[in-house]
This record gives sequence, C-alpha cells and structure tokens, in this order.
Amino acid sequence: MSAQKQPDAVHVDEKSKDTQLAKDRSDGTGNFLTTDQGLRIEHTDDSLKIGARGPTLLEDFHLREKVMRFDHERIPERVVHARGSAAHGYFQVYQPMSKYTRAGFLQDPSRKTPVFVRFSTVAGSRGSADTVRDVRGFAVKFYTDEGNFDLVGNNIPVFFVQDGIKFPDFVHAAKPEPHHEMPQAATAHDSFWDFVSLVPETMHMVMWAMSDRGIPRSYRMMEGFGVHTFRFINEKNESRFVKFHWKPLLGVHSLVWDEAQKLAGKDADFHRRDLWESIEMGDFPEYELGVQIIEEADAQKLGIELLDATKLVPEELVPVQRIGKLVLDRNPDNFFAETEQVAYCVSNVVPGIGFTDDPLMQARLFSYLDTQLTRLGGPNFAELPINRPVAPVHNHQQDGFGRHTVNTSRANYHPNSLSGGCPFLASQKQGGYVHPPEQVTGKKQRVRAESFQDHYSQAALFFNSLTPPEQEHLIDACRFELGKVETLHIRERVLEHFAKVDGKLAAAVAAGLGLPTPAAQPSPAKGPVATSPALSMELGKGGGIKSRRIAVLVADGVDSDELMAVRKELEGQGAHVKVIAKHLGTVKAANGQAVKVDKSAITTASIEYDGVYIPGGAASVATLKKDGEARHFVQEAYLHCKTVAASTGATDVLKACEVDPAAPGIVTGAAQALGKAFVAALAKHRHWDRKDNDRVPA
Ligand code: HDE
Repeated sequence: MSAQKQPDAVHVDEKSKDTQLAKDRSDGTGNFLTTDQGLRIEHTDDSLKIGARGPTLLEDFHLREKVMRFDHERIPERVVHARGSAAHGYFQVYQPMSKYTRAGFLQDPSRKTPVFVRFSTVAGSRGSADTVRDVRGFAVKFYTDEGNFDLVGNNIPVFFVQDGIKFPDFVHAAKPEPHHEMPQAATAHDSFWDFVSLVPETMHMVMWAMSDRGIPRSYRMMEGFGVHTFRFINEKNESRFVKFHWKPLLGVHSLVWDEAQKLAGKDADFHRRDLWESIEMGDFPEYELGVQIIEEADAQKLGIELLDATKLVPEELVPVQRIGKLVLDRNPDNFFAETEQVAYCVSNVVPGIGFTDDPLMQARLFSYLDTQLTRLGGPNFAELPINRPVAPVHNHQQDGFGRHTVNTSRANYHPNSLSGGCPFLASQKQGGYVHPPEQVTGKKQRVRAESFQDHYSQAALFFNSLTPPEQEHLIDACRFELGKVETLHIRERVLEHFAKVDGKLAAAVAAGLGLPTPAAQPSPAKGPVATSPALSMELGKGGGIKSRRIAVLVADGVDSDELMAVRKELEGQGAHVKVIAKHLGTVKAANGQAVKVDKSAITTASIEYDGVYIPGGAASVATLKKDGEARHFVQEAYLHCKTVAASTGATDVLKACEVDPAAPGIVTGAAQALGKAFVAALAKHRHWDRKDNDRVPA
C-alpha cells in the first residue's frame, strides 16, 4: 500500500448515484445552441449555399455534424428483452444478514443503497407492445460501496431450458420466424411450439407463461425471481444456497387476455406509462426482497435439483424470509442514456454472493458481458454514466473505443514498482472478492445429469396449485396459442406432453383444438409437496386499491354530490379517479356546478381502468343509457370481470347494458353508502366467478 495516499473513501447512500449522474447531466435551458465543439450557432434552419437556390457547400460543418450525428443515433437493440422501462430507487435491508452473507449492503438497516431497475418483455423488439403474453424481465442494479451487484431476474421463477447452450435455439424459435419476421412479440406460432414439443424441459415454464403471470396488470404488481440458485457466503467463508425473490407490496395481479390484446393497440405503452405515472404521482412501486436459504448439507434431502433452472423450491418447503425493501422513487432523465444504455451483467457480484454450477447460469456469466460489446460498441461500457459503479474503480484496463477515464499512472501493469505496486490487491478483510473454495472432480463430458431428467412433476405442481379460474385461463391461453399453430403434428406433439402433465389439461386443450384427447399417461412423480398455494396469484391476492384507476362515467345532469361522495371514499384509499364524458372540458351537473372532465371517451377505454362507477342524475343516466360508447365501456369492464358500481339512480344504465345487478362484483346502492362495498369489491381485483360475462358483446 502506498504510504502517502489512503484508498478512496466510499460512503454510499441513497443519493450517491444521483449525485454521480448529476456530473453528466446537461440542460440547455438559458444556454446558447452550440456545435459539439462548443461553438455558438447563429442559424440552424438552412444549410450554407451559394445563392438562395444554389448548391450546398461541403464547408457547412454545422450541417455535416448535425446530419452525421443523426445518422448514427441507433444502436443494436438487446437481442432479448429489447422492450423495457426503468426507474431509480433504493434498497434497504431490515436486519443485518451477517450470519449468512458478508455483502455490505445487506448489513446496515439504516443504509439505503441506490438501485436502477429495468423491467422488460423478452421476445418483442424495442417498439413492441407492453401487454403481450410473455415473460417479464426484472433486472436490478445495486450500486453498492463494494461495487455493482446485478440481480438479473424474471417474473417467473423457472426457465425454459436447463443448459445455456440451448438458449440461442430457444430464442430463435420464440422470436418472429426468419422467413417473414412474423409474429411480433408473440409465442403463438409454429416455431415456438415446435421447439417446445421437442424439448420437454420447457414444460414447467410453458405452464407459467400460459398462466396469467404472462400478462401482468402492472410492473408494480408482479413478483421477481433470481431463478438460479446462488450462494450466500459469510465472513467465515461458510456458504449456503440462496434463491432470491421480489414480492410486490401491491400484490400480484394480472390482466385478462382480451384486455391485454386490446391494450396492445389502444395503449402499446400501458406498462411503461403505468410505471412512469405512478412514480410521478408519488405511488412509488415497492417490493420486498425475499430469500430462501438452504444449508448445503440439506440440499440433497430436498429432493429438488437446485442446479436445474426449470425447478423451483416450493415456499411451503423452504419459507421465503423477507429481508429488505426496494422502493422506486425517481424516473430516469433520459431514456436512451439510462434505460437503453444500462448493461446488466449476471457476473457483477459483491463479496458475500456467489454462483453455483447451474449450467444455465454459467452461460449467462459469459453472455451478459459479451453482448455489450456489440450493443454498446466496445469494452468501455462500464464507464457510461448509468453503468459506473459508485465504488471507486482502479485497474490496468485501458484504451478501446470511447475511453473516458484518463489514467495518470505510468505503470499500467501488475506487479509494478514504478507506482509503488498500486493499485494494490485487497485481502478478504479489505473487501477483496474471494471465490469460496470448492472441491470438484469429474470426467470431462458433454452430458445432462440424470437429476435433470424430470420434466413434468413441477409443471403438474404448478397446474394443480392454481384455482379453477386460473386453470381455465391457462387452458384458454394454450387453446389460443396452439390454435395459431398451423402444423398439425406440432399441436399433437404438444398435447402429448400436456397429457404427461395433467389429463384434464390435455383433454380441455384438445377439445378447443378439435383434436382427439391424447392417450392417458401415468401421473408425473410427486415432488415433496402435492400443491403449493404460493404459486397461485389468486390465493395470494391483496394489496388493497392503492394506486388503482377508477373510471366515472358522466354526462350533463350528473349528480355531483354522489360523484364527490364516492370519489372521496376511493381517493381516501389511495385510488385515482378519472371522470370520463363524451367531450373534454366540463359537464354541467344537476345542481348547476361545472364538473371537470379528465378524459373524453374517444381517447380512453375501460381496459385502462380497474373499475367503473356511474353516479346518478336523471339527465346524465338518460344520456349514458343511449350512448353506445358508454354502454360498450360498462359491458367491456363487465366482460373483464372488473368491479362496476352504480348509484341507485343509475341502475338503468346497468339494465341497458344487460348487466345483472346481482352478479358478483356489481355494487349498487345509495352513493353515500356504496363507497365501502365498492372499495371492498375493487380490492378483489377481478370477479372470476362472474359466469355469464362472455355473453356480453363487448
Ligand atoms: Fe438473459 N440475456 N439470458 N435471462 N436476460 C439478456 O443481456 C441470456 C436468462 C434477463 O433489462 C441479454 O444485456 C442467456 C434467464 C433479463 O437490460 C443477453 C441466457 C433470466 C434481461 C442475455 C439467458 C434472464 C436479459 C440481452 C441463458 C432470468 C434484460 C441484452 C443462458 C433469470 C436485462 C443484455 C436488461 C438480457 C442472455 C437466460 C433474464 C443476450 C445466454 C434464466 C431480465 O446477454
């Protein structure tokens, strides 16, 4: 260690990353327009010419710079997870975790570690719709004082394939087909299901993707999972297996498929907008970090192969301990600079966190570093503002495209004496990353372990842990997807796999496809638990109505006292109310007051809301009853099993929509009294027991 200079001091707090980013922010307000060289520009609307109609001059450096920069604005989109949205925030641990890990950011409950979180879909390109049926990425970059830790997870706890060498095959099959590049952001096509039918290890994840988990209501209402088994390593170098979870405090909720498809057209940015607007309104998304910790000695006894990413560990077997909270409280300043240029790398770990021999994870350790070379144009991507650690960086890496750092030392190698041996090595005590010692012996061979051969038991566990409406949705999704598959033998082969998961599932999907039920198969081996209630979104519901959006349909003559009474109740619970009428501006209430309209019916639709309320007021009700758009709004909300409330004086609107006031989730009564029942019904999210809804022509 150099005698003259102490190592750079690090104290990371909630603001550290923001402060660092501030150095790179640029605001033109109150400033002159300049070239990239800082030269002030006096005219930017015409190029330099000889005569007003004459030839443009090569000399026009401003034209050349402006067009050159425009020509090169695009970078390659991510090969997967191209479509995404991100936010800043912080993570705070509840209790010191020193018994299990020496990771610094998991020790001090008073410390807030800055994070940048990017959510994404997988298959679609950068401009594709948010609400497609797909897996969602849930990638978290923790800017810790020991370096960046990236937990690059998904909203589904397992993966399609077991070995990273199958990932390119899988992604090729899932993406648009190579001859005509269709369909965009959808797995409902032949090549995806061809792959699935030939690679049965996909079956468990297929169940998840076809379930309502594949169409989340919001990024704020979905779980996250690290998927692989990681290691926690403590100060004594004791290692334990750990599975990471994110649990959203608003509960886990989904869209319905018809709604998701319509949203893809009406608001392709539905999830992006929801995330952005929620943060702007102060509804900060919150998730708890959960861990399942497994002693290495107990791993064999579990009866689950921890290195197989197509398997999960049921929470009923190993409980999830909630150890800290993630809060997203700031939107990015610039989409490209932050959300697009952020580079998550599975290999970014801190002392106290380690990897396992999961062959899927091992391929990822290579891939994420490698992909940035093409995507971000060279090896210096870690110097981009969003990627720079807040921990000090000193090493002998140098040069390459886009180098920012100006290294001042003469010695660019190790060991050296010219710079006093600096930068010097850190022992474990000084925070150096030490790989936990592990005994490994074996034959070099290209094989899949015997313990990776069970492909159906957890697919069955998942299917059997769902409630009947959730199972119905999954069956409908399979009917939809396979209904779009053109090649008959692919459909048939998939059904044979479904039969190995569950006979009822196979029979129901086959019926939808007009195919014979495949021959009965023996039930898959039972794992350590028969069902896992934690796998059902429906059983784990909750989260109240905070931040939910409720539409109120009005016309001239509305009873504004009723509107106010219900609005007060909803807003008191943290929901947001939007008044919708035929036109923007105001409507005239029965008492003569002007009621502000938030959205005109032409610019919005029921699919953007969690529930609907129709206040009384004879003239308003008479108008709405006859208005096709209003009736469609109510019927569509009904079809999608959402809560619909109407004041006593507005029940005629329900009648005009053929909505049975006695159906589940339909709330009627005096406006002053219906608020509580309305809130309780909204908190159920959906009313799947509404049996007659598909007769509604919405
Ligand atoms: Fe990824 N994945 N992946 N993946 N992945 C990428 O990295 C890859 C896998 C995940 O918001 C790429 O920077 C391989 C599992 C997320 O920027 C790429 C394998 C899980 C994101 C890549 C997997 C994920 C990515 C594309 C199999 C859940 C988006 C651009 C061995 C645990 C991160 C990039 C963001 C992105 C490779 C499997 C999650 C190509 C080779 C399993 C959330 O490197």
